[in-house]
This record gives sequence, structure tokens and C-alpha cells, in this order.
Amino acid sequence: MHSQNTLHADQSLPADAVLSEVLDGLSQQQKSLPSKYFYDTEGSELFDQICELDEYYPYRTEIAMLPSIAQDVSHMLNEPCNIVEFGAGSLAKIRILLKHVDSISRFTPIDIAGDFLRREADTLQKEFPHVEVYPVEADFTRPVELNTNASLKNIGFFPGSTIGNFTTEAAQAFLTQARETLGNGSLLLIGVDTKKPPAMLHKAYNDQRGITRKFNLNMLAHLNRETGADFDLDKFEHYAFYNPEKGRIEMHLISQTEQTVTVAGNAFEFREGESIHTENSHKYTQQEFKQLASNSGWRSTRHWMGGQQLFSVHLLQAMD
Ligand code: AVI
Repeated sequence: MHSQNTLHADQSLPADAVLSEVLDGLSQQQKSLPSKYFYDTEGSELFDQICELDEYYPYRTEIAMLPSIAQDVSHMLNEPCNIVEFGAGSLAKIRILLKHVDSISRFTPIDIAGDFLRREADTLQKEFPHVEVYPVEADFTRPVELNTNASLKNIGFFPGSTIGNFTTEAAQAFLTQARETLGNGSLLLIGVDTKKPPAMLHKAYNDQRGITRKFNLNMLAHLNRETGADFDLDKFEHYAFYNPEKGRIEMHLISQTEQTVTVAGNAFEFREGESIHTENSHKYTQQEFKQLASNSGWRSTRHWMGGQQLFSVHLLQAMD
């Protein structure tokens, strides 16, 4: 399997769009780089390795929860469904739903990485010949035109707690737009990481084998290639911590020395100890997530907790 993640490298983005996002992020007082740039081929492989780590509980906890959730959802459905996955994510996860939910007659994965998407779709189509696999190449953070079939009920699927990588405003915008895309009467099954003791979160994002460190630093190698920047990977260090006020893990890359980085002829000065903010990973209580959903046109009709409250999956219903 390639990547278990749902936010893939948008290598298909025009080079000038990448460059302008990088220049913009590095020009801010708190320097930042968009977390989507983690996911080149190397980064996607590193993310797969993160998912296998003992310390990284979200992936294995959600996977373990899905068979019984799929059975519960299956009992709640009495009409043919189209399952719409935001991001061509883990085949392992969608496979669990396709195996347990008989009423799924169509599967619509949406992803910006077209070649990857079609390959994954092909594999799945062979395995589930009775399901119509209908890939849509698009940026799922923007409104997407589904090839609608009015006789099918749309069920969105957004596992992995990728929603946590969005700011609260972006999460609300995504949920609102997903409500538009999926339409009246739709459902959305979504994985949400929960609040828990900071020490456990700290371990999950600072694993002993240093895979998360490599994953974080790899963004610089990716951007060197993509934009011709001259980040020296030896002069930055991985730093991840829980910010209790914001309820999120923050990942940063800390400059180990005073240095200048050049991107397309633009020089960026770094002080020793200055950071580039590369990722947020928000953790939600059940109440907080319900509130976020209801601000975005969804009602949480049911939720499941796994691994002793380590991870949650919510089933949202579109509000009329
Ligand atoms: C993809 N996403 C849900 C992961 C997370 O936990 O926020 C990305 C990740 N970053 C570091 N480790 C994993």
C-alpha cells in the first residue's frame, strides 16, 4: 500500500503556487509552511511508518474500531449508498467499510493526486466488482461536483483525524462545504482525535525511533526540490509539543543556528532558536466536536470511542 494518509502531496500544483505559499509562510513573523508539503513520496512513506509506531495510537485505534462501526452503520441504512471519501486515503480503511456495509453500491474517492487516485481506484474495483468505483480528481477542500445519482444516499468518509490538521476556521469551512457537496439527507463518518494527557500526546509526536523527526525535516528536502530553496536539513531540528490553550499538538522546525535561507532569490534570516511552524494537530472533546459540527450544518447523531477514549469516530447527519 502506498500511503495511509488523506492529504497527499499536491505535486500537481503549479510550481508558482507552491513558491508563493512558501514565500508567504516564511515572510510571516511566526514563520510557517503548509503541512500538505509533508507528503511527497518519501513523506507519504514516512507517514506510513508513523502509523506503525507503538507510540502513534490514532491509526491503529481507528482501524480496530472500524469493523464494528461499519456493522452499526450498516444496520442504520436501508437504501443504496454512495460512499464519498475525502482524500484517497487508506485502502485498509475503506476496505473495512466495503466489506461490512452491503448497501454501498458506489465508492467515490476524491483526491488531488490524480495518478495515485486512479491506481488505488483500479485496485479496489478489481477487489469489489459489485461496487461502482468512481474516482474524482479534485481538491476536496473546495466545493466538488459529484456525479450525482439521486437514488443513492451520500455518505462522506473522512477518517484518520485529518480534520485535526485544519485550523478551527478551516475545519468549519471544510465541514460546511462537505455538507454542500454531499447534499440533503447525507451522512458523514469522521475520525476525530480526542484530548488526553499531554505526556501521551508528546510521545506520539516524538517517537523514539525518530520517524516523526524525519517526517518533519523531509518537508524541507521536498521544498528544496520543488522551489530550488537551499534549506540545510542539518541546521534544523524537530520540535513537537502540546499547546493546552489551543488544544493542539504543534510541530515546528527549529533553526539550530543563525542562518540565511534563500528561496527563489529571496533571502530569509533565521535567528538561532527561531522556528518554522509546520503542523497543527487539534484534539477535540466530544462536546467540542459536536459544537464544531453543529456550527457547520451537521448534527452528531452517534459517536464511538476506541482504545479507552483514545480516539473517536462521529457519525454526522446533515441538518435540513
Ligand atoms: C495526518 N494527520 C492526522 C497526522 C496527525 O497526527 O496529525 C499527521 C502527523 N503528524 C505527525 N505525526 C502524524
